[in-house]
Amino acid sequence: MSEQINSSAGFFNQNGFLIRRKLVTGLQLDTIKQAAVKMASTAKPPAEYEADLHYEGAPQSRKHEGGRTVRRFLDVYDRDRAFSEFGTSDGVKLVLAKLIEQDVYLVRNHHNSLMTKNPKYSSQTNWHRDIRYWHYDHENLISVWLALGNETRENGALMLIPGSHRLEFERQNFDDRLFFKKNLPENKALIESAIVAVLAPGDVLFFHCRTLHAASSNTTNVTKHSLVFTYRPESTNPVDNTRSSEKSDIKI
Ligand SMILES: O=C(O)CCC(=O)C(=O)O
Repeated sequence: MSEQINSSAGFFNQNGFLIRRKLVTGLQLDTIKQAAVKMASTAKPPAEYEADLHYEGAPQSRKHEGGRTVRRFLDVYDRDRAFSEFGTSDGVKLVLAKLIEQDVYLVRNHHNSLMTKNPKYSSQTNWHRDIRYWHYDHENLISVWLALGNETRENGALMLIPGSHRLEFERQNFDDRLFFKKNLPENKALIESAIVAVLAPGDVLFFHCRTLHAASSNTTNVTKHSLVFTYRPESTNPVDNTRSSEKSDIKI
């Protein structure tokens, strides 16, 4: 795997992701980091626990050792201004304007989270497309992943398969939980082409909701924090009476 960096819409359309280095800096980055540390230390719900998902390496249940390890804090847009200000910031808007050439909405029903990858009890996230559990009339949403610390292969940085958002697969390429099967020969070849999104604090990864991605657990001794929001074009709408339509979206 090799790291690829490019910031053009052409690169995004071709590869299904792009990285903007140091999009967030200085006081804004410090304020977001402080808000993240505060949220992690008070550990208030709503949150998703590692134990709830039963991914590889996760504590067996909330009652087992490490069972109270938070995988992500949810609904963060409404929980701290530092987070909502990033989600609607000019830096994010300018990049999204190039990728989505119409009005853009921040989606509150998906991601909208502070990811916390704990060194001891974090799990491995297998290959998947985020759109698998979302309900929209078009599959063209984009997620924005802000690194608050260094993200490396060792602490579970995202890995992505370039160009996979453009590919069509059969149902049999995925398992029951809609993870891309690791051991199927045709899948393996694609997985070998994956890159690691190595990020420094303030770097932002933009990725398409159909891009196959995965992450390993954190093998360092420092928790990794990332702030993640998802956006949709105005002409892409959630299907009524689904999780994707529960909360109203925010025009940015
Ligand atoms: O950080 C991880 O383990 C992966 C997160 C991810 O892929 C997701 O939330 O969709």
